[in-house]
Amino acid sequence: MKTAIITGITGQDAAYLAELLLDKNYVVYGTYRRTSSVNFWRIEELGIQDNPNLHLVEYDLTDLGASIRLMEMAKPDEVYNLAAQSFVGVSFEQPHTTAQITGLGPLNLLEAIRIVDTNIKFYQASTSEMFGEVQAVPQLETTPFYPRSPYGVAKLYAHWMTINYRESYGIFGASGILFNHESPLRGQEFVTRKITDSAAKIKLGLLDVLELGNMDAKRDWGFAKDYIEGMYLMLQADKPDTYVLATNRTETVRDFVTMAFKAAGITLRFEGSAEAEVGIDTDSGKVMVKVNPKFYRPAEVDLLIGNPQKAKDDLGWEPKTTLEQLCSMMVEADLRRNTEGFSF
Ligand code: NDP
Ligand code: GDR
Repeated sequence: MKTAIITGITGQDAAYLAELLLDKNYVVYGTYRRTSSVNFWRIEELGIQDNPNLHLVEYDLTDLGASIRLMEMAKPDEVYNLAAQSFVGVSFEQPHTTAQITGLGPLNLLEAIRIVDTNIKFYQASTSEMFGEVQAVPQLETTPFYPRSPYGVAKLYAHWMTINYRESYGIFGASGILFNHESPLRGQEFVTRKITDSAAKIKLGLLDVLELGNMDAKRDWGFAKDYIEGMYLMLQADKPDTYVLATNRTETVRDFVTMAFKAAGITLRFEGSAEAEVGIDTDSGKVMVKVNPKFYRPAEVDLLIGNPQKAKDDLGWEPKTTLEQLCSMMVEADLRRNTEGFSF
């Protein structure tokens, strides 16, 4: 029986990864941080919260001593570091906090592994946000980095520290450069879930208008559950390495809005441009989507599209879910939740 630590168990990816590892008969230590109202809705929705092999541990990534004690207590074979201040927009308002958690936090885990047991395998949740300003299309492991947010900069530090600990101390440190991945468990502050939840609410008469920022941004969106498999495979490989996980398809935010409203039974047409752009219901003529510049970012990542060929060749990893399937799955879940009065 293997043992794994997953940091950030209250988040999207950790919930799916815990489900996968429990299915594989792992003992899982899932960490959450102390807040006045901890919320386990994701692991509850997956029905794994009472699994006897899942242990929930209070832990904060910014605490080195706690990181060392966590390793000593759990004696893991594998550590998946999924915890982060992960919202790009917030990172502009809280750059210091983001640096402490998202940048230096992973260093605490690497140091703890270096001190406690260098045989522990480590997965770092790196990101396509490290590519930032477009240097090449599509982006792959050798594409130069040019982060465009405090979040991207912090993640780049953690990415290089993972490689540095791999090269300096022989630690099995894998870095997964994952492009955007979404699911019905996605947080509502991220654009896809904001859109699917709002489309559901508008369809049910619970909301009038969805307000968005930059609808021209292009993203390579995949299904989180597919990407979790890739994380697992990276730690089962013969040697630690860096891998891009992506779908190799990119769409604008506007395209995703159109797709989500269609899945909710509403056909939209867009009029106007920039701050004056609106999405209109072709049946009723009502404005259902409009731009609000308050959601613009000080610096934007315009185009992300990844090439996952290396992960396919080395790990046999491939995304299985199309964007249309993903979008429908999210809209269906949000229609159901809003009908039942679910609010997360
Ligand atoms: P979420 O935002 O859903 O989850 C982040 C988790 O980190 C939450 O459980 C959060 O806890 C926890 N956390 C935040 N701060 C701390 C801290 N100081 N100490 C301990 N835990 C903390 O992220 P996702 O599941 O979407 O992403 C998982 C990881 O992958 C993140 O590192 C993200 O940056 C990265 N990533 C995500 C991508 C995506 O498209 N989803 C793409 C590429 C990388 P709390 O609930 O208390 O806030
Ligand atoms: P991203 O995801 O920044 O790519 O980071 P997000 O969904 O927040 O934004 C995607 C794009 O949509 C544009 N946008 C809006 N975004 C939000 N959140 N809200 C809006 O109202 C809105 N309107 C337009 C954004 O400007 C952006 O261009 C996600 C996170 O999961 C990171 O942790 C992860 O590393 C990357 O994906 C890969």
